[in-house]
Amino acid sequence: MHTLALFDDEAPLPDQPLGPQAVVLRAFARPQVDALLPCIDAIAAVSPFRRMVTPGGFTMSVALTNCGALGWTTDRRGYRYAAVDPLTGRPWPAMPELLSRLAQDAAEAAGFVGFRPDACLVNRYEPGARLTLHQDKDEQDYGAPIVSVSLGMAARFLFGGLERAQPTQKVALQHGDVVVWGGSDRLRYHGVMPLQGDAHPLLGLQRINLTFRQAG
Ligand code: MD3
Ligand code: FE
Repeated sequence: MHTLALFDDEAPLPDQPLGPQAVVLRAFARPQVDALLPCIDAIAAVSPFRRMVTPGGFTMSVALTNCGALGWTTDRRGYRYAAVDPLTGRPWPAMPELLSRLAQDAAEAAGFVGFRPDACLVNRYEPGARLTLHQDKDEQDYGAPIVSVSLGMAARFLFGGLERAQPTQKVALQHGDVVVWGGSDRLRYHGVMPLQGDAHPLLGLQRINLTFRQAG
């Protein structure tokens, strides 16, 4: 368990295991949140949020951008990581030290030492936006964990098995929660239910998710 308490008079929040090597670190990113939001604005000022088209020809409901050496993209030709933002024709903005540090610290708190993310996908959900059940299979090496930071409105996250048809657990992810997945849980199916609910005090009617990966 990590020992962050939201207030001095509150007990620390227990970590919540989702699988043998997947864990929710409740509120782990809270101390950094005020510093994270300007980082996200700076990233979006260079590489704006945009909705991309899948190989199947659908426009995603989630808008995205990236920072780091590699960024995740999709178009009619497929899903891939690329060093250049297809919208600007320029490299993705560098990954701010604060983000990289946070991802490394979270991985370590979950038992994964030596995590060095080279890609940070920034997903933006507005009400109704969702991510259908999928596996993350576009990375070179499935040995590295994935770290995900949730900000803004709460999401209902779906965590399934290694096959699409297996049952899913629903987990509520709140502002500041961090999830780390690796090892035997790395290729689990997962998704996000359509965003709904009230506006968040800091972020309004949106949820932002940062997903850190060793992609290259
Ligand atoms: C479970 N994004 O962009 S990462 C994605 O809330 C994506 O936007 C989520 O899934 C979001 O691909 C947060 C969640 C995640 C990532 C990797 C996993 C869950 C995982 C690997 C195995 C199991
Ligand atoms: Fe995913």
